[in-house]
Amino acid sequence: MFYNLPEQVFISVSIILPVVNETQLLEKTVEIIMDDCSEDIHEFVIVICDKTTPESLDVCSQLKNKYGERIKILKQTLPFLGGAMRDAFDYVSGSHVIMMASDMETPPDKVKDFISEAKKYPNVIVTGSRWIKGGGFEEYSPLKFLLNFVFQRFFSILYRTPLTDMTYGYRIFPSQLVKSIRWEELRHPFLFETLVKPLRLGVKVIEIPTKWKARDEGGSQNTFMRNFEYFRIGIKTLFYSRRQILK
Ligand SMILES: Nc1nc2c(ncn2[C@@H]2O[C@H](COP(=O)(O)OP(=O)(O)O)[C@@H](O)[C@H]2O)c(=O)[nH]1
Ligand SMILES: [Mg+2]
Repeated sequence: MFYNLPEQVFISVSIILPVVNETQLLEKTVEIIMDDCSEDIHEFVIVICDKTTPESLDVCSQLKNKYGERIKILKQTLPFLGGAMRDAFDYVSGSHVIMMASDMETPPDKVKDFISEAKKYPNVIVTGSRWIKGGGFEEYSPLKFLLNFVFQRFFSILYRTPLTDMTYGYRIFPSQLVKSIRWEELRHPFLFETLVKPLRLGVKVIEIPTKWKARDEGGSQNTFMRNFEYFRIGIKTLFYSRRQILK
């Protein structure tokens, strides 16, 4: 199956930051990215919801005061993490878009590396991998570590791909690609959906090593049992035609 994504050019990037309870972590994320690569940033799309705490909302306003127009605050209409990302995908206007978290578990000092790869290869997806040399997990639960490994192997065989990390929600896409796909998931499995659907379309994916380190403030919105829901979209997408994947 092959999808003809028109030839892309890197112009600037939109950065999606979903926020529930992050304060200093969110602030640090934006500061590090602005210090490293301000000239390539088209906008930050900070996605908030009803659960977003008043403290986090204060930080959003402070960031807007400090950086101005490039900070956009988007109130999500679809629920959960996947819903936040999907609303942001519709909204962004940079040539490329980075999906990440605002809790520093997607280390913001890597943004510059994603951008430099996207400049070299504007038609592909560049994704973070915790499983290749230079990547890794710090303070990750040992049970999740084992299940994660088995899950990655299982789907790399099913999708006949050498990719080592298909569930880490840290990647850069050509914006036109994410806007042309029909998305389904609303919760965390959305992160996996954003890799398997492009793969099924024949889009090329490159990995760069990235270290995951547990946040030291706030807590996760995901529960352990929900990790098993990732199988559904992985299996379903395997049987989709190009027409079923695209809008
Ligand atoms: N706007 C919004 N952000 C969310 C939602 N769920 C999670 N996030 C944010 O998405 C990022 C990743 O979520 P997290 O709960 O840390 O998941 P985990 O790291 O996979 O356990 C964090 O920055 C969260 O604040 C949601 O429903 N809406
Ligand atoms: Mg997290």
